[in-house]
Amino acid sequence: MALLPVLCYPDPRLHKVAKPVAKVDARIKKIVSDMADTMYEAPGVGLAATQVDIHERILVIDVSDNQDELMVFINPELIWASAEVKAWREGCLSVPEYYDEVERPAVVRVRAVGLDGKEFEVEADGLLSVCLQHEMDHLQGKVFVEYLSMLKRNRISLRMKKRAKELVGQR
Ligand code: K1U
Ligand code: ZN
Repeated sequence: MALLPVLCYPDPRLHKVAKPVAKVDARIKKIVSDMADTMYEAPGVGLAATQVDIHERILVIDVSDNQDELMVFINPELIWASAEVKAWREGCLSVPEYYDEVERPAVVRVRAVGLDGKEFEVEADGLLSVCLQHEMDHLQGKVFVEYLSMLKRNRISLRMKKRAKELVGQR
């Protein structure tokens, strides 16, 4: 088991745009395995490679009740989004202990490549839809707090910087 350090907002590396994966080889499989370990340990229901400072289009998600249904999305693409929108209280491992409501399309259809190197499509609603959109934003360098007001974002940045200093002080 290998745990990867998760970047915390407002780290500028969270704003890098991830590059497509050319081939699902042993290196990519090791990244996926380490990302899954990191997500389950956190715990979280999703993780984008950007959050662990790997700027390639890779996501892991597990929204199952028992956290035993890992989904891997390589080179995910949004191919359809519903006109209907829904607000959801989101969290992020890169913005610890902060949750806020974001409105997004209620249903999405995503095309991606799996660990077997084969293309697949999934239509998602509920938490899977929210999570897919949240994680695909990470790959574009966007963190969910960017949907919030500038006032909230500034407060969150200060809070995260204070938290990081306190954690260093505890070492
Ligand atoms: O940092 C991330 O991108 C992961 C994030 C995914 C997410 C959750 C909820 C709405 C949108 C996106 C998280 O996993 S935050 C932690 C969390 O929500 C959770 C943790 C354990 C059990 C259930 C939920
Ligand atoms: Zn996140």
